Amino acid sequence: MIRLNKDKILCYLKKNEGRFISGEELCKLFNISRTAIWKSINILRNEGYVIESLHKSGYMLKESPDILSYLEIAPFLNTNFIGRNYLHKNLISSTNDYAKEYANYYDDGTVIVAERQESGKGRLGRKWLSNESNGIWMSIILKPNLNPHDVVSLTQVAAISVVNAIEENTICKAGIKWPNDIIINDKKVCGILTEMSSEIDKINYIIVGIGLNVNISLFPDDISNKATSLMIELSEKIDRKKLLASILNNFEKFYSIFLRFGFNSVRDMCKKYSITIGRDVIIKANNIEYTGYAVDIDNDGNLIVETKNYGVKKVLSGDVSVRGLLGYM
Ligand code: BTX
Repeated sequence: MIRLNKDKILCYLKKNEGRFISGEELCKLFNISRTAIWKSINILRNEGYVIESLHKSGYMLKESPDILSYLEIAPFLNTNFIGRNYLHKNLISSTNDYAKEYANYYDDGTVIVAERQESGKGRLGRKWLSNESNGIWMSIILKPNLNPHDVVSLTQVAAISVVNAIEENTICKAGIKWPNDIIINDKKVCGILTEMSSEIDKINYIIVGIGLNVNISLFPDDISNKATSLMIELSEKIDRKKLLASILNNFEKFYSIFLRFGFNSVRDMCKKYSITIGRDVIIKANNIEYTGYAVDIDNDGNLIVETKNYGVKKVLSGDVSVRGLLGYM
Protein backbone atom coordinates (compact mmCIF):
# COMPACT_ATOMS: atom_id res chain seq x y z
CA MET A 1 0.00 0.00 0.00
CA ILE A 2 2.78 2.44 0.91
CA ARG A 3 4.74 3.01 -2.27
CA LEU A 4 5.53 6.72 -2.52
CA ASN A 5 8.57 8.24 -0.85
CA LYS A 6 6.47 10.95 0.75
CA ASP A 7 4.21 8.31 2.33
CA LYS A 8 7.16 6.31 3.65
CA ILE A 9 8.66 9.47 5.12
CA LEU A 10 5.33 10.51 6.61
CA CYS A 11 4.88 7.10 8.22
CA TYR A 12 8.30 7.33 9.80
CA LEU A 13 7.79 10.89 11.02
CA LYS A 14 4.42 9.83 12.49
CA LYS A 15 6.05 6.92 14.32
CA ASN A 16 8.55 9.39 15.74
CA GLU A 17 6.17 12.28 16.41
CA GLY A 18 7.70 14.88 18.71
CA ARG A 19 11.25 13.93 17.74
CA PHE A 20 13.58 15.35 15.08
CA ILE A 21 14.71 12.86 12.44
CA SER A 22 17.82 13.77 10.54
CA GLY A 23 17.87 13.96 6.76
CA GLU A 24 20.76 11.51 6.81
CA GLU A 25 18.69 8.93 8.70
CA LEU A 26 15.84 9.27 6.18
CA CYS A 27 18.27 9.02 3.23
CA LYS A 28 19.75 5.79 4.57
CA LEU A 29 16.44 4.31 5.62
CA PHE A 30 14.72 4.76 2.26
CA ASN A 31 17.79 4.77 0.07
CA ILE A 32 16.98 8.12 -1.53
CA SER A 33 18.81 11.42 -2.00
CA ARG A 34 18.53 14.49 0.19
CA THR A 35 16.83 16.31 -2.70
CA ALA A 36 14.20 13.57 -2.89
CA ILE A 37 13.61 13.91 0.86
CA TRP A 38 13.28 17.66 0.59
CA LYS A 39 10.83 17.35 -2.33
CA SER A 40 8.71 14.86 -0.39
CA ILE A 41 8.65 17.11 2.68
CA ASN A 42 7.41 19.96 0.49
CA ILE A 43 4.65 17.81 -1.00
CA LEU A 44 3.55 16.85 2.52
CA ARG A 45 3.57 20.49 3.60
CA ASN A 46 1.37 21.34 0.62
CA GLU A 47 -1.03 18.62 1.77
CA GLY A 48 -1.32 20.44 5.09
CA TYR A 49 1.24 18.66 7.29
CA VAL A 50 3.12 20.99 9.59
CA ILE A 51 6.72 19.77 9.52
CA GLU A 52 9.38 21.70 11.35
CA SER A 53 12.89 21.59 9.93
CA LEU A 54 15.99 22.58 11.82
CA HIS A 55 19.51 22.79 10.49
CA LYS A 56 21.51 19.81 11.80
CA SER A 57 18.49 18.32 13.63
CA GLY A 58 16.34 17.34 10.67
CA TYR A 59 12.56 17.13 10.42
CA MET A 60 9.79 16.83 12.99
CA LEU A 61 6.08 16.31 12.35
CA LYS A 62 4.11 18.81 14.43
CA GLU A 63 0.57 18.58 13.07
CA SER A 64 -1.44 16.47 10.64
CA PRO A 65 -4.25 17.93 8.52
CA ASP A 66 -7.91 16.91 8.80
CA ILE A 67 -7.87 14.64 5.75
CA LEU A 68 -9.13 11.09 5.31
CA SER A 69 -6.15 9.57 3.51
CA TYR A 70 -5.23 5.94 4.20
CA LEU A 71 -2.21 6.90 6.32
CA GLU A 72 -4.41 9.05 8.53
CA ILE A 73 -7.07 6.44 9.20
CA ALA A 74 -4.86 3.31 9.19
CA PRO A 75 -3.81 3.66 12.86
CA PHE A 76 -7.47 3.27 13.86
CA LEU A 77 -8.41 0.58 11.36
CA ASN A 78 -8.55 -3.01 12.57
CA THR A 79 -10.18 -4.70 9.58
CA ASN A 80 -8.94 -7.60 7.50
CA PHE A 81 -10.34 -6.67 4.13
CA ILE A 82 -12.75 -3.72 4.36
CA GLY A 83 -10.76 -0.59 3.49
CA ARG A 84 -7.46 -2.41 3.00
CA ASN A 85 -7.63 -1.32 -0.61
CA TYR A 86 -8.36 2.37 -0.16
CA LEU A 87 -8.68 5.25 -2.59
CA HIS A 88 -8.70 8.78 -1.30
CA LYS A 89 -9.84 11.54 -3.66
CA ASN A 90 -9.89 15.26 -3.00
CA LEU A 91 -12.70 16.02 -5.40
CA ILE A 92 -14.87 13.55 -7.26
CA SER A 93 -18.28 13.70 -8.84
CA SER A 94 -19.74 10.88 -6.73
CA THR A 95 -17.95 8.06 -4.91
CA ASN A 96 -20.79 5.70 -5.86
CA ASP A 97 -20.46 6.55 -9.56
CA TYR A 98 -16.69 6.15 -9.40
CA ALA A 99 -17.03 2.83 -7.57
CA LYS A 100 -19.52 1.57 -10.16
CA GLU A 101 -17.26 2.55 -13.04
CA TYR A 102 -14.25 0.69 -11.65
CA ALA A 103 -15.91 -2.02 -9.53
CA ASN A 104 -14.81 -4.79 -11.88
CA TYR A 105 -11.15 -3.86 -11.39
CA TYR A 106 -11.16 -3.53 -7.62
CA ASP A 107 -11.13 -6.14 -4.86
CA ASP A 108 -13.96 -6.99 -2.54
CA GLY A 109 -13.88 -4.51 0.34
CA THR A 110 -12.29 -1.61 -1.59
CA VAL A 111 -13.24 1.75 -0.13
CA ILE A 112 -13.40 5.03 -2.04
CA VAL A 113 -13.40 8.16 0.08
CA ALA A 114 -13.78 11.71 -1.19
CA GLU A 115 -13.11 14.93 0.67
CA ARG A 116 -15.72 16.61 -1.53
CA GLN A 117 -18.28 15.45 -4.07
CA GLU A 118 -19.48 17.65 -6.91
CA SER A 119 -22.61 15.61 -7.58
CA GLY A 120 -23.30 13.55 -4.47
CA LYS A 121 -26.34 11.35 -5.09
CA GLY A 122 -29.25 10.34 -2.94
CA ARG A 123 -31.87 7.77 -3.87
CA LEU A 124 -34.21 8.13 -6.86
CA GLY A 125 -32.07 10.79 -8.54
CA ARG A 126 -32.08 13.08 -5.50
CA LYS A 127 -29.04 15.17 -4.60
CA TRP A 128 -26.83 14.69 -1.55
CA LEU A 129 -25.07 17.78 -0.23
CA SER A 130 -21.40 16.86 0.14
CA ASN A 131 -19.40 19.57 -1.58
CA GLU A 132 -17.18 20.40 1.37
CA SER A 133 -14.54 18.54 3.29
CA ASN A 134 -16.61 18.28 6.45
CA GLY A 135 -18.32 14.91 6.24
CA ILE A 136 -17.61 11.28 5.48
CA TRP A 137 -18.48 10.65 1.85
CA MET A 138 -17.53 7.13 0.87
CA SER A 139 -18.44 3.97 -1.02
CA ILE A 140 -17.59 0.36 -0.24
CA ILE A 141 -17.30 -2.13 -3.10
CA LEU A 142 -18.55 -5.61 -2.14
CA LYS A 143 -18.61 -8.83 -4.11
CA PRO A 144 -20.52 -11.26 -1.94
CA ASN A 145 -22.04 -14.54 -2.86
CA LEU A 146 -25.58 -13.40 -2.08
CA ASN A 147 -28.98 -13.43 -3.65
CA PRO A 148 -29.92 -10.00 -5.11
CA HIS A 149 -32.94 -10.01 -2.77
CA ASP A 150 -30.64 -9.70 0.23
CA VAL A 151 -29.45 -6.26 -0.73
CA VAL A 152 -32.16 -4.40 1.24
CA SER A 153 -30.94 -6.08 4.38
CA LEU A 154 -27.34 -5.22 3.52
CA THR A 155 -28.28 -1.53 3.67
CA GLN A 156 -29.42 -2.14 7.24
CA VAL A 157 -26.09 -3.81 8.07
CA ALA A 158 -24.42 -0.58 6.95
CA ALA A 159 -26.90 1.44 9.01
CA ILE A 160 -26.18 -0.42 12.28
CA SER A 161 -22.46 -0.01 11.60
CA VAL A 162 -22.83 3.76 11.32
CA VAL A 163 -25.01 3.95 14.45
CA ASN A 164 -22.53 1.88 16.45
CA ALA A 165 -19.64 4.04 15.23
CA ILE A 166 -21.52 7.19 16.25
CA GLU A 167 -22.13 5.65 19.69
CA GLU A 168 -18.48 4.67 20.06
CA ASN A 169 -17.20 8.12 19.17
CA THR A 170 -19.79 10.56 20.51
CA ILE A 171 -22.55 10.85 23.09
CA CYS A 172 -25.21 11.24 20.36
CA LYS A 173 -28.15 8.86 20.32
CA ALA A 174 -28.81 7.92 16.72
CA GLY A 175 -31.59 5.78 15.28
CA ILE A 176 -32.35 4.14 11.94
CA LYS A 177 -35.23 5.20 9.77
CA TRP A 178 -35.82 2.02 7.81
CA PRO A 179 -33.91 1.14 5.78
CA ASN A 180 -31.28 3.74 4.91
CA ASP A 181 -31.35 6.93 7.00
CA ILE A 182 -29.67 7.65 10.29
CA ILE A 183 -31.58 10.14 12.38
CA ILE A 184 -30.66 12.25 15.40
CA ASN A 185 -33.34 14.34 17.09
CA ASP A 186 -35.73 13.83 14.18
CA LYS A 187 -33.21 15.05 11.58
CA LYS A 188 -31.16 13.19 9.01
CA VAL A 189 -27.45 12.95 9.87
CA CYS A 190 -26.56 10.19 7.41
CA GLY A 191 -27.95 8.60 4.27
CA ILE A 192 -27.03 5.28 2.70
CA LEU A 193 -27.33 4.57 -1.00
CA THR A 194 -26.89 0.94 -1.98
CA GLU A 195 -26.56 0.15 -5.68
CA MET A 196 -25.81 -3.12 -7.39
CA SER A 197 -25.06 -4.84 -10.65
CA SER A 198 -26.55 -8.30 -10.84
CA GLU A 199 -27.91 -11.05 -12.97
CA ILE A 200 -31.11 -12.88 -12.00
CA ASP A 201 -29.58 -14.86 -9.18
CA LYS A 202 -26.02 -13.62 -9.02
CA ILE A 203 -24.54 -10.37 -7.79
CA ASN A 204 -21.65 -8.90 -9.77
CA TYR A 205 -20.98 -6.20 -7.22
CA ILE A 206 -22.69 -4.04 -4.64
CA ILE A 207 -21.78 -0.45 -3.84
CA VAL A 208 -22.69 0.76 -0.36
CA GLY A 209 -22.49 4.56 -0.37
CA ILE A 210 -22.45 6.28 2.99
CA GLY A 211 -22.84 10.03 3.49
CA LEU A 212 -22.40 11.17 7.10
CA ASN A 213 -22.65 14.83 8.07
CA VAL A 214 -19.83 15.29 10.56
CA ASN A 215 -18.56 18.86 10.89
CA ILE A 216 -21.17 20.78 8.88
CA SER A 217 -22.13 23.91 10.78
CA LEU A 218 -24.92 25.22 8.57
CA PHE A 219 -27.23 23.66 5.96
CA PRO A 220 -28.83 25.47 3.03
CA ASP A 221 -32.42 26.66 3.60
CA ASP A 222 -34.05 23.89 1.55
CA ILE A 223 -32.81 21.14 3.90
CA SER A 224 -32.00 22.97 7.14
CA ASN A 225 -35.24 21.81 8.81
CA LYS A 226 -34.54 18.12 8.08
CA ALA A 227 -30.74 17.77 8.13
CA THR A 228 -28.29 17.80 10.99
CA SER A 229 -24.64 17.05 11.63
CA LEU A 230 -22.75 15.60 14.57
CA MET A 231 -21.13 18.97 15.15
CA ILE A 232 -24.51 20.73 15.28
CA GLU A 233 -25.78 18.14 17.78
CA LEU A 234 -22.68 18.23 19.99
CA SER A 235 -21.51 21.83 19.51
CA GLU A 236 -17.99 20.59 18.90
CA LYS A 237 -15.83 19.34 16.05
CA ILE A 238 -15.58 15.57 15.66
CA ASP A 239 -12.50 13.58 14.63
CA ARG A 240 -13.45 12.33 11.15
CA LYS A 241 -10.51 9.90 10.98
CA LYS A 242 -11.46 7.86 14.04
CA LEU A 243 -15.10 7.95 13.06
CA LEU A 244 -14.45 6.71 9.53
CA ALA A 245 -12.21 3.89 10.76
CA SER A 246 -14.83 2.99 13.34
CA ILE A 247 -17.56 2.75 10.66
CA LEU A 248 -15.35 0.41 8.61
CA ASN A 249 -14.43 -1.69 11.68
CA ASN A 250 -18.08 -2.07 12.61
CA PHE A 251 -19.08 -2.74 9.04
CA GLU A 252 -16.60 -5.58 8.64
CA LYS A 253 -17.80 -7.12 11.91
CA PHE A 254 -21.54 -6.97 11.14
CA TYR A 255 -21.14 -7.73 7.44
CA SER A 256 -19.15 -10.88 8.24
CA ILE A 257 -21.81 -12.02 10.73
CA PHE A 258 -24.52 -11.25 8.16
CA LEU A 259 -22.77 -13.22 5.41
CA ARG A 260 -22.24 -16.20 7.69
CA PHE A 261 -25.52 -16.39 9.58
CA GLY A 262 -27.97 -14.29 7.55
CA PHE A 263 -29.98 -11.19 8.37
CA ASN A 264 -31.58 -12.85 11.39
CA SER A 265 -28.27 -12.56 13.22
CA VAL A 266 -28.31 -8.74 13.07
CA ARG A 267 -32.08 -8.29 13.11
CA ASP A 268 -32.30 -7.59 16.85
CA MET A 269 -29.82 -4.78 16.53
CA CYS A 270 -31.71 -3.31 13.57
CA LYS A 271 -34.90 -3.41 15.65
CA LYS A 272 -33.20 -1.96 18.71
CA TYR A 273 -32.06 1.11 16.77
CA SER A 274 -35.18 1.42 14.63
CA ILE A 275 -37.09 4.68 14.96
CA THR A 276 -39.66 3.36 12.47
CA ILE A 277 -41.11 0.46 14.45
CA GLY A 278 -43.97 1.59 16.67
CA ARG A 279 -44.65 4.68 14.58
CA ASP A 280 -47.23 5.76 12.01
CA VAL A 281 -45.72 5.66 8.54
CA ILE A 282 -46.48 6.69 4.99
CA ILE A 283 -45.14 4.31 2.35
CA LYS A 284 -44.59 5.34 -1.26
CA ALA A 285 -43.79 2.42 -3.52
CA ASN A 286 -44.50 1.78 -7.20
CA ASN A 287 -46.60 4.95 -7.48
CA ILE A 288 -48.89 3.84 -4.65
CA GLU A 289 -49.04 5.67 -1.35
CA TYR A 290 -50.52 4.21 1.80
CA THR A 291 -50.47 4.91 5.50
CA GLY A 292 -50.08 2.43 8.31
CA TYR A 293 -48.34 1.51 11.53
CA ALA A 294 -44.89 -0.10 11.45
CA VAL A 295 -44.87 -3.17 13.68
CA ASP A 296 -41.73 -5.15 12.90
CA ILE A 297 -38.73 -5.91 10.71
CA ASP A 298 -38.95 -9.53 9.58
CA ASN A 299 -36.26 -12.21 9.14
CA ASP A 300 -35.49 -10.98 5.62
CA GLY A 301 -35.17 -7.32 6.61
CA ASN A 302 -38.60 -6.29 5.29
CA LEU A 303 -40.62 -3.69 7.17
CA ILE A 304 -43.96 -5.04 8.37
CA VAL A 305 -46.71 -2.44 8.30
CA GLU A 306 -50.32 -2.77 9.45
CA THR A 307 -52.44 -0.68 7.09
CA LYS A 308 -56.10 0.31 7.29
CA ASN A 309 -57.03 -0.52 3.71
CA TYR A 310 -54.52 -3.11 2.55
CA GLY A 311 -54.09 -5.37 5.59
CA VAL A 312 -50.59 -6.29 6.78
CA LYS A 313 -47.98 -5.25 4.22
CA LYS A 314 -44.42 -6.46 3.80
CA VAL A 315 -42.39 -3.51 2.54
CA LEU A 316 -39.30 -4.54 0.60
CA SER A 317 -38.25 -1.13 -0.61
CA GLY A 318 -39.68 2.28 -1.25
CA ASP A 319 -39.81 5.64 0.45
CA VAL A 320 -40.94 5.53 4.05
CA SER A 321 -41.94 8.64 5.98
CA VAL A 322 -42.20 8.31 9.72
CA ARG A 323 -44.45 10.40 11.94
CA GLY A 324 -42.25 12.17 14.45
CA LEU A 325 -42.26 15.31 16.52
CA LEU A 326 -42.04 17.56 13.47
CA GLY A 327 -44.74 15.84 11.42
CA TYR A 328 -43.76 13.19 8.87
CA MET A 329 -40.08 13.04 7.92
P1 BTX B 1 -32.12 10.08 0.09
O1 BTX B 1 -32.69 10.10 -1.28
O2 BTX B 1 -32.81 9.28 1.14
O3 BTX B 1 -31.92 11.54 0.65
C1 BTX B 1 -31.74 12.66 -0.20
C2 BTX B 1 -32.51 13.82 0.36
O4 BTX B 1 -31.97 14.18 1.64
C3 BTX B 1 -32.40 15.07 -0.50
O5 BTX B 1 -33.45 15.14 -1.43
C4 BTX B 1 -32.46 16.20 0.51
O6 BTX B 1 -33.81 16.50 0.85
C5 BTX B 1 -31.82 15.59 1.74
N1 BTX B 1 -30.37 15.87 1.81
C6 BTX B 1 -29.50 16.20 0.82
N2 BTX B 1 -28.26 16.30 1.29
C7 BTX B 1 -28.32 16.03 2.61
C8 BTX B 1 -27.37 15.97 3.65
N3 BTX B 1 -26.06 16.17 3.45
N4 BTX B 1 -27.82 15.67 4.90
C9 BTX B 1 -29.11 15.44 5.15
N5 BTX B 1 -30.06 15.47 4.21
C10 BTX B 1 -29.68 15.77 2.95
C11 BTX B 1 -29.85 9.21 0.98
O7 BTX B 1 -30.65 9.53 -0.09
C12 BTX B 1 -28.58 8.54 0.50
C13 BTX B 1 -27.40 9.49 0.44
C14 BTX B 1 -26.10 8.78 0.14
C15 BTX B 1 -24.96 9.73 0.00
C16 BTX B 1 -23.65 9.02 -0.18
S1 BTX B 1 -22.29 10.09 -0.04
C17 BTX B 1 -21.22 8.87 -0.64
C18 BTX B 1 -21.94 8.14 -1.74
N6 BTX B 1 -21.75 8.80 -3.01
C19 BTX B 1 -22.87 9.35 -3.48
O8 BTX B 1 -22.97 9.99 -4.53
N7 BTX B 1 -23.88 9.06 -2.64
C20 BTX B 1 -23.45 8.28 -1.51
